[in-house]
Amino acid sequence: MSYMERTLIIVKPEGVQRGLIGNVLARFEQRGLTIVGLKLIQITPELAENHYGVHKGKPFYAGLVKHITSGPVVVGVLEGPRAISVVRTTMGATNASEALPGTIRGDYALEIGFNIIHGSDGPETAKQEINLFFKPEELLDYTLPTSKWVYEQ
Ligand code: IDP
Ligand code: MG
Repeated sequence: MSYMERTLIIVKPEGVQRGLIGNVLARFEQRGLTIVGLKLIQITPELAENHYGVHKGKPFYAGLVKHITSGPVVVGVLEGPRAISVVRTTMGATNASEALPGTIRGDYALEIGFNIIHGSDGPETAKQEINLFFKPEELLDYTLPTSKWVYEQ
């Protein structure tokens, strides 16, 4: 684990349809993470299979691919100290019915298949997923003026 990390998030189709893009992004901005990449896209079946390839063969796989390709999503890259694990804990448990209040899933969702947000689960997947969704030139290097009051290093 390095101190400064980048990780991929996806506001899933149900998050976009429910008008929660701003709420979800606000959680991460308020936490102090920096948005270094952001776009609204519709995921193709090919991209979905690439992204969720690790789940191929599981009973929920076909439904997962169908759902993630069903409408627009917002994909973003967040940067900050320990961003990968910070994003995961800010998201809450995969099964939203078990997610703690205060987490994104615990505040906005009730079901595992409609759990609003994806976040990379480790350094290797973060790297792969960022490369899958973003070209290098779509990621911007900049420093928020507030970061000196949020980041210790
Ligand atoms: P994660 O999104 O918390 O990393 P994963 O295990 O990577 O969870 O699963 C990817 C997504 O697949 C979940 O966010 C959820 O929407 C869906 N999913 C996972 N397990 C199940 C299941 O058992 N039934 C239905 N959908 C599932
Ligand atoms: Mg996962």
